[in-house]
Amino acid sequence: MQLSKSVVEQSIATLMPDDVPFGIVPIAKIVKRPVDADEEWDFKNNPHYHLAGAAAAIVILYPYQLVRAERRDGQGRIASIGYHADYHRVVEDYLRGLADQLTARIGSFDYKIFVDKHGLYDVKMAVAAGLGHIAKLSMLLNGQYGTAHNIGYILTTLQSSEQMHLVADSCASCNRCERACPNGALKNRKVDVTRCRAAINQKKGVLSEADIANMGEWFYGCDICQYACPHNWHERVADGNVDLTDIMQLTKSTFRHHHQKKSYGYLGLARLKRNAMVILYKQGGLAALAQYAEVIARSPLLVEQYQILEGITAKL
Ligand code: B12
Ligand code: SF4
Ligand code: SF4
Repeated sequence: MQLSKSVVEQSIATLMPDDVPFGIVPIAKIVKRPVDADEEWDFKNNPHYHLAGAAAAIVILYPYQLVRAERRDGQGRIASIGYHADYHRVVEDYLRGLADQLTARIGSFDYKIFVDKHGLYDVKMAVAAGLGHIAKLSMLLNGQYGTAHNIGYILTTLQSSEQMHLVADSCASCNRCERACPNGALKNRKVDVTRCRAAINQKKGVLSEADIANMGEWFYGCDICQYACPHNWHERVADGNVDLTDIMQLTKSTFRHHHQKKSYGYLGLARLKRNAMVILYKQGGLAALAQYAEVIARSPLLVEQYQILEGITAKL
């Protein structure tokens, strides 16, 4: 069965929102499997590994609004993707609706939905779909939406004769994002994950002394390089801060009700408290943690993290 642009356009027109940019990738054009490719290569690069008979992908960009997250005492900053409803669920639901609409028009077909999954590189799929180019801040930059969008796709067995149209680079001599990154984590369009705040505040286990120094006051993710990009200079209205006392006092049930369904919910209660505790410490030293002694004592992760904070304090 053939997949055409017009049938995807008609299907998207029936959904909300109805102006989501999309592109079609003919899989045969993007997979050049090296003779010595191993399973890991296939997992990360080969759509056939994820769906037998994969022939095309419909890639979408799902825009979101960048929110304002500021440095404030007693608060942590949350990246825009953590402020909005969890994009994994939102984009996946959207793509499921799109697949249903396509099925209604062309009959049933095999498919698999991808949103920020381990495996194939979303940015690479979006580049191949002609939706933008990989920018100096290491994300996909789209002419209309800048970098503030999530990427999702339907990998399908439908055939496509669409041509690939790659988008030319638009960063040119600009390097605002590289200069804005407080930790110098951006180089050659890649992120140094040992320095990136968004990587540090999602790490498992305890944060080291270097992590703590590098993490700033970002509770989840980091949007600084996105703020700096002129393609993203739209108005930012909402307040993307979180109260750290609220986080330290969270019970399992309030976590489940208010936080688990956010995109940072996967971090779990202990890691969220770890982040809150480290930011409170950065703002007010060990004294800022005195009132949370009981909370800390209940969690092995927090006890271990507290010992690291004591070690740092002893060296001051
Ligand atoms: C691991 C990961 C991270 C890590 C590492 C990021 C990185 N750039 O390597 C950390 C935790 C730091 C991170 C942070 C963020 N992430 Co992230 N992350 C991912 C994830 C799960 C895998 C990326 C990966 O494997 N990187 C490791 C290696 C392979 O990276 P790399 O060598 O630099 O390769 C990158 C590019 O060079 C390109 N690439 C690789 N090979 C090739 C080949 C060709 C031909 C081309 C054209 C491109 C290309 O794709 C790679 C992925 O970005 C993807 C989802 C996915 N499955 O792709 C989301 C994803 C890249 N993240 C996303 C987002 C939104 C973010 C944050 C903005 C969240 C936040 N506010 O904190 C920040 C942005 C930080 C930044 N400046 O990039 C979005 C980006 C959307 C967009 N507009 O591009 C993605 C696509 C998730 C999604 N589906 O929406 N992320
Ligand atoms: S997300 Fe923050 S720390 Fe990471 S590269 Fe961008 S500005 Fe630097
Ligand atoms: S800030 Fe400049 S260099 Fe960085 S991604 Fe945006 S346009 Fe490219």
